[in-house]
Amino acid sequence: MSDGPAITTFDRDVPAAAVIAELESNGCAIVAHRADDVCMQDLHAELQPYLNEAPFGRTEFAGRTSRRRNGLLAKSGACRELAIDPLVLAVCDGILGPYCVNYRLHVTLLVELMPGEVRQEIHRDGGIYPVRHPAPPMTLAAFWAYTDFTEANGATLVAPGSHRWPHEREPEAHELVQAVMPKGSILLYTSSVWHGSEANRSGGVRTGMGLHYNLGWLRQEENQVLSSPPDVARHFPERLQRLIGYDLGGPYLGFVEKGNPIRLLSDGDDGDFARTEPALDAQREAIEPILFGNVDGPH
Ligand SMILES: O=C(O)CCC(=O)C(=O)O
Repeated sequence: MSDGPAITTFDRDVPAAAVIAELESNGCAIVAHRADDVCMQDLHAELQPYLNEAPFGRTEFAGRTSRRRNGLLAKSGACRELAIDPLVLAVCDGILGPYCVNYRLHVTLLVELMPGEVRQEIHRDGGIYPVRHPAPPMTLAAFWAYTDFTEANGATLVAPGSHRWPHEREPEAHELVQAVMPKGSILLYTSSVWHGSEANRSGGVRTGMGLHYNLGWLRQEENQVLSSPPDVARHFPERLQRLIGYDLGGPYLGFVEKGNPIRLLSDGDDGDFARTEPALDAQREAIEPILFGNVDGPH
């Protein structure tokens, strides 16, 4: 048996604690067959028409023969259900929960790789924030296999364990492993983990759906409340409304004049003008202050 880097695959009913432990030690994990066939059929029926009319990418990073869509919550009820998948949220509780009062839905994206697409630049999702790695988890990616992910069709490349690597260390070829998994599975990884899509050398398409989460005191990658404005978000489950930003992110974080933004989604609510709540204050107090790596500044 090889003792090289590997991604552990769990089955759909794995306890969240096992996935959390794996993410802490290896930075990544797969949960196989998490979404059932009916859910995946609904997802395809709702989202594929949007993907079909998307333009090809215009940058090396987005892929010249890849198509992408964002703003998925407003487009698909099945996607809304997967965004609040109880196992994924329990994993967020364990991975992001220690570092924030509330985590947020960070970005929703479909990435469809056409035959012939080349390997994407290998990157760390945490690179969008000016923070030295290794850093505490700032994001948790839940990358759902919208189609099967195979070695040939471009299954995501991941460097297991790279969440602990120094800032400057980049993966060598033998440190990258493909996330081969059947449709409906989830690849989970944290913000310091090096990854990227592999080339699509097959004759078919490979599509992944990212529903990623971030610490509630960081800016979300996708502007969720403009993507799902009040008239749209009003019809979402309350957990999802709060997760995308219709909630305080902690004491004083993200209020509207009349108080908690969740009030914007109820009719005739005059608001309490509160900027925090005792429970949020207590949660905030319980968080161990986070040390950013570069305490002496950049020079
Ligand atoms: O498509 C993939 O396998 C990964 C995509 C990705 O990491 C990205 O676009 O940021």
